Amino acid sequence: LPKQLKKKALTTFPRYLEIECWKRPELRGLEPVLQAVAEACKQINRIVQRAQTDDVYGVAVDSTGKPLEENVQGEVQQKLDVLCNTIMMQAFCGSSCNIHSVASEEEDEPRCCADVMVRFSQMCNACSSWNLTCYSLHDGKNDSVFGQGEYIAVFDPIDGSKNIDASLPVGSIFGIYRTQPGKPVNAESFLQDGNSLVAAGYCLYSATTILVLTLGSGVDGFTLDPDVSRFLHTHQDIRVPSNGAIYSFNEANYNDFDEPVQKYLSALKHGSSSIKKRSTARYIGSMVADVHNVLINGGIYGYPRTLGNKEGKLRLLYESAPMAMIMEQAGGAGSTGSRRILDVKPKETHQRVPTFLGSIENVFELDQFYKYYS
Ligand code: AHM
Repeated sequence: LPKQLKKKALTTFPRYLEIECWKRPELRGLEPVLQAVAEACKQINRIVQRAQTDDVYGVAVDSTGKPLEENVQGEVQQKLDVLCNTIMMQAFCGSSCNIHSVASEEEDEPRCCADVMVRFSQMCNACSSWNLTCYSLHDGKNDSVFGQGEYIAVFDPIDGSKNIDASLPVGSIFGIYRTQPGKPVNAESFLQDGNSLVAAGYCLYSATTILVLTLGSGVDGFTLDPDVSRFLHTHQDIRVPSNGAIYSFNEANYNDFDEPVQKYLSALKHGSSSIKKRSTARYIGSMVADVHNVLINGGIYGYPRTLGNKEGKLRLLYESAPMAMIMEQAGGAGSTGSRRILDVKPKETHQRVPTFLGSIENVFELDQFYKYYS
C-alpha cells in the first residue's frame, strides 16, 4: 500500500461487543452469538469475492447429485444460497447454547438448533460435546420443542444473490428475538412483531464490507479490514439524515404500483415533493445495498405491493423488520404505507410486506400520499 495510507486506530468488533455487554449485562448471552455471526459474515464475504473464480454457481444438489427441489418460495436453491445458509445456521446454532431455534429465508420452516447441529454433524463450540446442553427434545409431534436457549434468530443469508453474477453488491440480514419465558418454543414463537427484536443487523458485501448492528440503543457500523480480517468500528452512532434526495424503487414496476405510490413518485420527479431537494434515483437491486445507501445519505427505499405481489416481495421476518429496526434506531422510519413495519405481527414465517424505509421526513411524506389517495 502507498505509504501515505495510514491506518486509523479503531476498536475491533469483539472489543465493542465486550464493552456493550459489560454496560448492559442482560445482553451477555448474545456476545458469543454476535461474534460468530461476524465470523460467518467474513466467510460469506470470502465466498462472494471468490464467486467468479471458484465453482459456486449453479443449482444445489443433494448427496446423490440430484438437484434440490423447489423451496417454499417456489425457487430452486442455488449452490451459493445453500452454502451461505449453512454458514449462518452453524454460526447461530454452534456458537453457544443461547439460540434455541432459527428461521431462515432459505428453509421451509424454523429449525431447532439441536436438529441443525445434528444435520451438519457439528458439535456445539460452547458445550464441545454431542451430549449437548444444547440438545433439545421434541414432543414427538414436532409442534412443540423444549430446549435450551433464551433467544431465537431469523436471517436471510444472502439477499439479492442474483447480483453476484455481475459482481454487484449483496448482503446478509439477521434479527434476534427472545423466547417467551415458560412457553415451549415452536414455529409460533417466531410470530413476534418487530418491536420485540432484541438485536438486528446486516452485512453489506460491496466496495467495502460493512457490518451494521443495533442492540436497541443506536446503530453502529464495522468495516472489514481485509489485511487483518477484522471488523473495525468505523461508524459510531449512525444517524440517517432527516431527509434526503435518494429514492430507491424498481420503477419498472410503476404501472403495477398502487395509486399512492404512483402519485408519490410523480411528485418526486416533478419537484412537487415537500423535500426541497432535487430527487435522484438509485437502485442496485439488493435491499441491503439500497437501504445502506439511504441510511448513509438520506432518502427513501421502497418495495411496494404490485399487481402481481399483493404484499410486495420482501419478507417481514428476514428482511423488512430487522431493517426497520435499524432505520428507526438511526432516527429514520420503516412503514408499510399505512403502519409501522415493526407493529406488523406475522401470521406466518415467510410472510411478505410492502416496505418503505428511510429518512423520517421522506417516509412521512410517502405515508401522507397513502392517507390521501387510499
Ligand atoms: P431475494 O430474496 O430473492 O434475493 O430477493 C430480494 C431482493 C432484494 O434484495 C431487492 O431489493 C429485491 O429483491 C429486488 O427485486 P426486483 O428485482 O424485483 O427489483
